[in-house]
Amino acid sequence: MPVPSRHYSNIMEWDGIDERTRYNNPEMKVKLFAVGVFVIGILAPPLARATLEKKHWEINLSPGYSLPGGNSNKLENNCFALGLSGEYMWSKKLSAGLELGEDFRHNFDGPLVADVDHDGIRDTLLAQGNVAAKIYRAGAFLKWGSVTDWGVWNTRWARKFLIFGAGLYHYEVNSGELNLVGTSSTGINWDGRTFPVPGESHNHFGINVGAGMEIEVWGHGLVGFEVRYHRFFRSAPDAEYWIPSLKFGYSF
Ligand SMILES: [Ca+2]
Repeated sequence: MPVPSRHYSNIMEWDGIDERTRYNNPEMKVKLFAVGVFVIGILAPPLARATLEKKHWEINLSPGYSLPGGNSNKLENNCFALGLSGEYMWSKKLSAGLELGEDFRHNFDGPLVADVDHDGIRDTLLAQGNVAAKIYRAGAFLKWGSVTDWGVWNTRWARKFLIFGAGLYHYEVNSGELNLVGTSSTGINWDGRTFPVPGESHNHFGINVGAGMEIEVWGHGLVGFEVRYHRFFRSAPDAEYWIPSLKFGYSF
């Protein structure tokens, strides 16, 4: 035979375990609060470490695209670039590292500024041929930024940063020929003529600055994006390149 619920309530009251009475009891509230503080005290330090201490090493691979910039360089075309870096992040704001990079092939196809007829006056002619510039970079960098917890997965983080670097730039051009279009300062029409380009390579000191961000996507994995402006100094007008790149990193 079903027993009315009212009946149960009465039985519990008889046993002295009325739930409302138990949790309305001031002494019981104090005990629950103490237990809560104890549990938070046990769990909070590891959680805080997981979310706030971000000291780590990173190894990054950065595929990008190198765009020659500045008025002095419309001859070289854009090309694929690749970077490899290692860095150490020792505080929430600062990290530093070393990096290597390469611009694979800036094809010469555009206005060539050179004294092609040797009269001492620089000429501007359209040029196209089997000549390209390749650049190797090696340097050190400092990154300054801010780390936040990503929030969604609690222990994941994101970092916005500014980056400053300096190093050596090895610039080399293969030997080849350029087909020219246009008239030079002595009145020679170069349409259909070729201009021999001797191969050359030089090392230059340069600097770079940029900005970007990175996000931890799993315990040891980062993805990011940055844009960097590179400039290296030489007797010809300084060479300038803008390199936007993706970043795939491993942290440990
Ligand atoms: Ca000339």
